[in-house]
Amino acid sequence: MSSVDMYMLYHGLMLPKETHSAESLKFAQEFTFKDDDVAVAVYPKSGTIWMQEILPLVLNGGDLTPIQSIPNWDRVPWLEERRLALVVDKLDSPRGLVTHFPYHLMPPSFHASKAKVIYVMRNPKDVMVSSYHFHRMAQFLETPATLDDFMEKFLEGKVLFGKWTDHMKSWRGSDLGDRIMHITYEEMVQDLPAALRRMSDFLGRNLSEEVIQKIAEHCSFETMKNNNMSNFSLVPKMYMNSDTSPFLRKGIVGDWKNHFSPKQLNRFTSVICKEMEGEIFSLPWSMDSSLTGAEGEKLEI
Ligand code: PPS
Repeated sequence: MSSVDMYMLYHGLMLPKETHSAESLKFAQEFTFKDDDVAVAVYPKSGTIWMQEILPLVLNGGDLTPIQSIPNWDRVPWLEERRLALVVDKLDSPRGLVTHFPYHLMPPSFHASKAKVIYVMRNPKDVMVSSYHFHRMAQFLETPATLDDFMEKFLEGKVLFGKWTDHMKSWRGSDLGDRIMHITYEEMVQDLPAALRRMSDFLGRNLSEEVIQKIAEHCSFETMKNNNMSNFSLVPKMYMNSDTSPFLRKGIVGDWKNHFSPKQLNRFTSVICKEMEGEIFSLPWSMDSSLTGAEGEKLEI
C-alpha cells in the first residue's frame, strides 16, 4: 500500500486512514464535552496506552473491572478515532478520553466546558525511537526505510500528528489555567506512585496510599504486558505484528542511546534546540549532544 492510500491529511497533519476518517473527525469536532470529562492529550508514543490504564482507576478509586474487561481503545477512546462514535454511549461518567490532537484542534465544546486535561510529554528522542519500531510493526503505517530516514521525517513533521515541537508548544501555551496538568513519561517511570498522587489531587480524588499502590502495581509495564485488554494481543497480526516488535516494547527511559549515532544525535539535538529558541519554558531533559549524559535521572517540570 502506498502512503497516499495509508494516510489522510487533516489541517496539515498526517493521520492513518485505518483508524481515522472524515466522519470520525467531524464527530470529534461536534463532540459534546461534559464538565466532569477528563482528557489526556499526548503526542503519539508518549504514554497514551499507559494513561488508558491509569485514568479509569484513578477516577473510580482503584476498581480493576474496566482494565480487566474492556479493551483500552474502548475503555478510554481516542477523541479523533472511528471507535468513539461506536462506544460513546457506553462510557461511564466521569468519562476518560485520549487525544493526539494539538490544542488548537480541540473542539468548541472542550473550550466551553470545565473538562480537565492531563498533558503527557516524553523525551522526543525516545518518542522517535518508539515510533520507529511502531511503524515497523503496524501494517497500516508506512514501514520506515532506515532509522536515518525516519528521523528526518520525524524532524520535518511528516509523521502522525505532525511535529513533536508544534504539538508540545500548542499544549504548553494553552490558556487552560488550572484545568491542565503537565506530567512527563519520565516522571511516571521514575516514581509512578508519586505521579498517581499528583493525578489524584488534580482530579479531586482523595485516594488512599493503599489504592495508589494498588493502581501502580496494576499499571506497571510488566502487568500491562500481560493484560490482554491492553497489550493489543486482541488485534490480528495483519494489523499489528507483535513478532516484529511488541506494542509494549521496552517501556524505559533513554532507549535512544541504543539507537542514535553521534551524528544522528547532533542532528536531532540541533533541530529541536533551534525550534525551542524564543520559548519561555525549557524542556525538562538535557538536550545536549552527549551519548553518556545522565538524562532522565533528574527531572524538573
Ligand atoms: S500510541 O501508539 O501513540 O498510542 O503509543 P503510546 O501508548 O503513546 O506509547 C507507547 C509507548 O509507551 C510505553 N508504555 C509504557 N512504558 C512504561 N510503563 C508502562 N506501563 C507503559 N505502557 C506503555 C510503550 O512500551 C511504548 O514505549 P516503547 O519505548 O516503545 O517501549
